[in-house]
Amino acid sequence: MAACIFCKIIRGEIPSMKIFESEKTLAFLDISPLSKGHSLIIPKFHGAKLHDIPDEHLHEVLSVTKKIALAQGIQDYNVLQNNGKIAHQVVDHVHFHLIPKPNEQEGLGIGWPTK
Ligand code: DGP
Repeated sequence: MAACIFCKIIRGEIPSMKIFESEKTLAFLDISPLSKGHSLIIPKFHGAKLHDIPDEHLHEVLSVTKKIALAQGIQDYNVLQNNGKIAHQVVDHVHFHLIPKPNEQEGLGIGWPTK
């Protein structure tokens, strides 16, 4: 979709810190992270809400989310997916937040939830 920010990221028209890419899925670091390593995992298929996305794309997004969590070696994390303005969705292209929850010794946490 021409005007969609995440479609622009997919097409490389807006820079991003990519951490995974396949034919159907892209993952990159969130521009305003809630904790160190906060990433966004998105289907390349454009759709605003969860129910707009075909299952095969959603399945891969979840599978990639799991793989990134494993690769980051994080034990505690939130996976968050907002649908609609009232539910705090800002970007109208389905995305899953993967938000690591660092332990207190590491001191990296910046609070939850803020939005
Ligand atoms: P949500 O409220 O669930 O729609 O979250 C949208 C997230 O997208 C928010 O955490 C910030 C992030 N974001 C918005 N624009 C950009 C961008 O241009 N680049 C990156 N990397 N992240 C973005």
